[in-house]
Amino acid sequence: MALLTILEFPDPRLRTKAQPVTVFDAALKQLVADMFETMYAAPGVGLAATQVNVHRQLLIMDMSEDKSDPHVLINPRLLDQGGEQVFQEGCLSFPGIYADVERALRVKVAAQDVDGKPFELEVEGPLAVCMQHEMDHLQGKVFVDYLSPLKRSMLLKKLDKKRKQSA
Ligand code: GNR
Ligand code: NI
Repeated sequence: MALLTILEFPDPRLRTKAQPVTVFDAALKQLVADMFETMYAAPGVGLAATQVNVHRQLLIMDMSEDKSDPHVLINPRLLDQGGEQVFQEGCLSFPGIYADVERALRVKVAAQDVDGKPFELEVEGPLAVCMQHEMDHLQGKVFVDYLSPLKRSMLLKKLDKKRKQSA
């Protein structure tokens, strides 16, 4: 097991589009284990491979209080979505800043598990927010991209200020 380094904005590598996973081997299972360790330690409720500088279509999530609801989605594809919700989002690549984002209320995706076996998953509410947030990372998109230019520049200034304080 190993803790991985999480890329932070404005690292240009966060803009990389992930490639499909084609090999379902022991190294992939190790990466998934390391991503869970990294996400739980952060702590966070989701993590996309992009954030740990692995540009493959792989994301994990666990919104439970007690690490009891882990999800691994490999090569996820959106099948259907509906409704809308506004949720206050944060991101491990933007430590300490939060903003309301509007997204679909429910999403249905097709994906593969760590063995390459296909499955479908339909979620709604906060878990659907997390899923959309992570799927965006795999496309090089981040939550502040949804904000108005003014709101975005205010938040990025705040991020800068926090960084200077902790430096
Ligand atoms: O830990 C996280 N919390 C969170 C809160 C609201 C909406 C989305 C998220 S995902 C985030 C972890 C992260 O950055 N995943 O990419
Ligand atoms: Ni994120």
